Amino acid sequence: MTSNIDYIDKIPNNVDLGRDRVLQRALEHWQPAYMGWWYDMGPNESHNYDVYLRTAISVDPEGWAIFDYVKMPQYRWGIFLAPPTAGREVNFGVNKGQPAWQDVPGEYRSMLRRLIVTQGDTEPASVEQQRMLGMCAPSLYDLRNIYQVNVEEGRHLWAMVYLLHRYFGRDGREEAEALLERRSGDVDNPRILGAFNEPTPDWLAFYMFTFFTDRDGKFQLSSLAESGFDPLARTCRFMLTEEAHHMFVGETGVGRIVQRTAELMAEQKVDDPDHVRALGVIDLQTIQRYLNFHYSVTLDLFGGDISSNAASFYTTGLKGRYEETKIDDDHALTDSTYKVGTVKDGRASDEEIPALNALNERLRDDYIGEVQAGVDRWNKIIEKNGIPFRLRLPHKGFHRQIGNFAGHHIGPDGDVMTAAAWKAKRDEWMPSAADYTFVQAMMTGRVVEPGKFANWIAPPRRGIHTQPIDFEYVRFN
Ligand code: BYC
Repeated sequence: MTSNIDYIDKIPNNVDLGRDRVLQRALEHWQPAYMGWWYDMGPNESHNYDVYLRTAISVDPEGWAIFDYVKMPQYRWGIFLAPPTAGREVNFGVNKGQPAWQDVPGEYRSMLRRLIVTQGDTEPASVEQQRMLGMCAPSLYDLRNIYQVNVEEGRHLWAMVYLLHRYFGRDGREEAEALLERRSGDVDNPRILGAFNEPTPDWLAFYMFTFFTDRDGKFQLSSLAESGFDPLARTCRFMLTEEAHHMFVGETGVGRIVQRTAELMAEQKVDDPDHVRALGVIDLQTIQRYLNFHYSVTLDLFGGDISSNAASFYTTGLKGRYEETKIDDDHALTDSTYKVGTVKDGRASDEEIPALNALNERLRDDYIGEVQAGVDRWNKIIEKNGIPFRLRLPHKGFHRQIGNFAGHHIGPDGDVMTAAAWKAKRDEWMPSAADYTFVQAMMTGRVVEPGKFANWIAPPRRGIHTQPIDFEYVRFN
């Protein structure tokens, strides 16, 4: 009895875990497997470091987290749901107006499980993708940030595993095990979605990933936070609190790389990419190619432009639109249409389709709006340094593997091309093997002196929480 209570203390939660013995046993069984996964696939060689981390301790928006040194394997991964909203209803689809479900509606069980598994699968995948990057961190500040992102992705996995265990019985437990068995990039047992099987080989890729791909996380979690299945909605609402920092890491990370490059270009009066590289920084053209890659693989994560799955998720009330309850319409979408991109007569164009089938595209468009604003902020940094170059988002159809544009060869300006013509331009548009070699050569070894930064990145404007930039964010022991 006592040891059980101790054990529960090890899983911080606000779901009354101690009162549900079956769930408690299921999570007790899963937890060592999770720790095994963390030791194998979590950040390389990091287990004994003391890291200045944020840990969630409450769901109160005021003071929900504490900051302190933690050894990552001792991070208090827990289960947090945002507080319930009294009288909450299903807010869209055919079940609109019913009380929000506190249990899984039988007829939607497999659809809901699939959504939760797909969401859950991305969390450990990203940790696997990033596991070697600590070895070449540009500063202690950045090293701490990647570790923060990693432990929180671990917690987000816990969040989905809680739902699987609590609401899906035996098959939920099997899915939870499988989440620890798939591996990013593994040919035999890969992660579910494309972008989560791509390598994240260097810090520019990491920052692009946290800017672009974590933001898909934001938009998907926001849609799931609208779910009529209340436990999923509440889980996602709290996950979004943590997600904001990941996108901050991405936006400021790319921004600091851009800033360092632009500053040196202005100071040394160079603009030829080879000359810029000779200064030991990443040329803006290479940054653009990374942007093209990460943007396009992330657009694919939103799924097909025309999706009957998305229509079913919506109609049933399981997955809403971004900020569903703030939208002023019938929340049924049976009579409206929406424009999706397509290729017609050899040209990229739009077609109107029933709005219900276009929900992936609509969410993708919401996402693109936010991404564009971030790119504009990076361009301000370049402009401030008097450099005429501007970063830009390629056409929506560029380098797509999923949806209407898949199978076509579309350039960054939206030109539909032959495969051969596209291939001839590929290395102008996407990072080449030589680009990766160049970037990685710059990132050998990590910078461990507090307050020092690698040459290719500008320091941040301020430190973490209330600490100075030269704080010892990681102690290696
Ligand atoms: N790669 O009907 P369709 C995050 C599959 S990121 C491979 O268009 P649907 C995070 C699809 O599964 C957010 N396969 O798809 C970020 C389907 O397969 P089946 C993750 C793909 O279902 C950074 C078939 O193609 N959360 O949190 O409408 C770090 C037909 O597709 C892909 C979610 O995604 C792809 N890119 O939409 C850490 C939310 N796209 O059934 C974390 C949950 C599609 O024919 N998931 N397919 O075998 C969903 O809402 C939907 O599953 C999707 C796909 C939006 C992903």
